[in-house]
Amino acid sequence: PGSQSSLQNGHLSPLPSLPRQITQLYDVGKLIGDGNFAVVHHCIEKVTQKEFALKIIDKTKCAGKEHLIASEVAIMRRVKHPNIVHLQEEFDVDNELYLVMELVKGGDLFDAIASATKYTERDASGMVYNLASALLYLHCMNIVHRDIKPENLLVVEHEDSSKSLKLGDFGLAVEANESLYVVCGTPTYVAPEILAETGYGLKVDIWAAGVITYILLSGFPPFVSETNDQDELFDQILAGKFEFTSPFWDDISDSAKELILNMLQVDPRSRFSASQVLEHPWVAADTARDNDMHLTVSRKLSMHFDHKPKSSLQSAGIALIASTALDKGPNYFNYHQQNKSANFHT
Ligand code: 3AM
Repeated sequence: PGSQSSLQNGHLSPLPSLPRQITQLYDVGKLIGDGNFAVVHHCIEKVTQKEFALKIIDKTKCAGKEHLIASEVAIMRRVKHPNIVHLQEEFDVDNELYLVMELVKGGDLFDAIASATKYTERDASGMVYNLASALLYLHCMNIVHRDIKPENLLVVEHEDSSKSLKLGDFGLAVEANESLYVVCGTPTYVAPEILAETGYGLKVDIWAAGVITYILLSGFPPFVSETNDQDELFDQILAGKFEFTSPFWDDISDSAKELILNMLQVDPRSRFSASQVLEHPWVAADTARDNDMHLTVSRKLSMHFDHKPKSSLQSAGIALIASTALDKGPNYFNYHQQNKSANFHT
């Protein structure tokens, strides 16, 4: 393996030395993201000149978490859906695992809102439709993602300038054949039954999608501790205590609020399933409003999330996991096509 360099923002940065299996097939280029366990590089398949994202996971840095990497790859291999990042192929060489993935160029969900010129309830409804479509597909296969959050939702820009979402990063995904107990995820999006340690399943993804829906319409999360106290945050989540704060929610349709209330039910049995989300009028029919809320939502988003504690682990696409409690660190931690277009415009 030879040492190479890539140009990034005008600076040369060293490329990892790569095995011949990779360099024979792909030209590996600039770094897209990095962290403690993994880096993501841009790459081009030599024969087709098609672009891909190459995720390189350093297995030596994942001691004790090998089962999660194995689960991530096994699940990515099985899934094929328009709203999920596709795994092209993988190479397991010595201490590294190389995942050649579909390249998604539009940044994450928040980037798409920030860079939009207009942003309406209808756009948000399209995003929720894409997310719920991916979740319905996974849940039909009994796969729980466990780390649904905006950073894991990548934006595809289509030729007609419409956009759609793809769920990436399956670092915490597992099969939910029986109740799960491992406390993991990201505090803002974690479901009450995970914190209660009473056993959980697929519905934790709907809770996280409910939190995202709330954020998409307001720019701020439903559960926050003003004093940055994680215990206070978790108490609010356990009680399911949130409000549609005035004046920010005054102009949002009642239909959207009703959907969110159903997605943020503390009791998972009363919480909507992915198919109920897809069938809800705000998602399935045209009840979402068309008034522009770009300025208010993007301003709030930058206030609440610009300084998000994004650890290097998270930015490498590796979610943190703890076997006991979330409070040990800052961040412990059939394809259903409806009449509606799967894309949204921003
Ligand atoms: O560090 P940021 O958030 O800018 O969006 C992912 C993240 O970017 C990006 O790589 C970084 C580390 O995970 N990423 C992950 N998978 C990707 C893919 N398939 C991707 N970017 C494009 N296509």
